[in-house]
Amino acid sequence: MTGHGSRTITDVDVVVCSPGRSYVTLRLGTADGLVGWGDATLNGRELAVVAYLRDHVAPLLLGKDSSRIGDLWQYLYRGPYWRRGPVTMAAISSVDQALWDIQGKAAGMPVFQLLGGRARERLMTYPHASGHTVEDAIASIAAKLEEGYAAVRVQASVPGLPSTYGIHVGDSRDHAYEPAHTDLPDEEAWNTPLYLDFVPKLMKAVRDELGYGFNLLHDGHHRLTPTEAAWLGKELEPQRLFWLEDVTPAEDQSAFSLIKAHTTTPLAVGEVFNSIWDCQQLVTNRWIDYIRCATTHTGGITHMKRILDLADLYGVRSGCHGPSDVSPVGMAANIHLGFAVPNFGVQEFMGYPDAAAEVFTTSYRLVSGHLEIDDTVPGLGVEVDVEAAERFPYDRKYLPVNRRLDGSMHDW
Ligand code: GCO
Ligand code: MG
Repeated sequence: MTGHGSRTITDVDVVVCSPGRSYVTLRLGTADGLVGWGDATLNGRELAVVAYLRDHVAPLLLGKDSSRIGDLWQYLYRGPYWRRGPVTMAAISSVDQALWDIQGKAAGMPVFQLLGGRARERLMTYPHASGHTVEDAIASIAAKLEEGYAAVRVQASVPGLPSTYGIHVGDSRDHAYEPAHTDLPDEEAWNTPLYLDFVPKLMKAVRDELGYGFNLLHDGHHRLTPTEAAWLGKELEPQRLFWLEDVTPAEDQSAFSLIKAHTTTPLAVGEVFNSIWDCQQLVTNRWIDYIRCATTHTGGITHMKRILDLADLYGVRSGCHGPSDVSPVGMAANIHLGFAVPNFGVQEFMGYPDAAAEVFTTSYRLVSGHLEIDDTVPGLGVEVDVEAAERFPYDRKYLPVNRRLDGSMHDW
């Protein structure tokens, strides 16, 4: 539908910057001067989405009515013949977020008001705690609890492996820590028996030392078979985890039927999903407890709302992916949904490099391990300083790859 009114989209820009981490941000402008921002960051493959947006989406948006959010979503999803996939869906996500941002600004309301209004006062978040030893990991959790967090994810170096993904170096508040992001991919080594031997000991030590008065999470990064995952889930039952994340790659959704049949440890998955179809069997068969999709990678607020509504029918709660490679714009989109939906579970909040605050300012803030939001700021509440972004030119980085000890590739 072509728009002729004040809400017509008149300009489309893509801002690419790397203030410590890389971000792709879509900017839509309307005839009446409103500006909407959307996050299109796809960690390690950023420029593929930039090309998709600049070459194939921008020409379609110019002249359209920005208030027709649902119809534009359908136009971009059904229109091009090729559906889904992370590049397409990150691009659609950014358009959708920017349109909700504009809709909120036009209405003079924060987006969560348009989604049904505030359902809670603050959002429980979880940060990452880690250590090279069990003692360091426990100290790292204790420091997070001291800051007020009610939930903490813990990872620790697996003894016998030269390195383990997700372990901070130096101060864990220094978000440059992920040594994992390098000019060419680091090669990490993986060994399942060592991991399976270690994780139950780690979790038991954590509970023995710190007790059961907080929510404890762990991320498996898709590295186990369904049978191994079922064993680990059973083994961890006495430690009463809040969730065990990404135990096995989830292209094969039915693999979770086996895991769920064997353990009462709650299961979370979905950070690499990009549509409701990736979640359908997992949710409707009650094979998972938390759905981890991020608004940035799963079609924006419009599509995430549908996923979370479906999930709610089956008692599945949200746990949106929130690493520092989802930009503050995408994080805001997760947060507005989190304030409005009935089935909010937890919001991951890994934090951002200091330099990112020079580019993005937000209306949400972290207070004692929980997220609060300013009711008075319309739209998504994130402003992007384009001149500041220019000070941080794009810097290509890769995540590590993962090989078994015999040299063959393993899952991420
Ligand atoms: C998480 C994730 C991250 C990812 C990262 C990759 O649970 O936050 O697993 O640690 O590794 O987002 O892009
Ligand atoms: Mg994860």
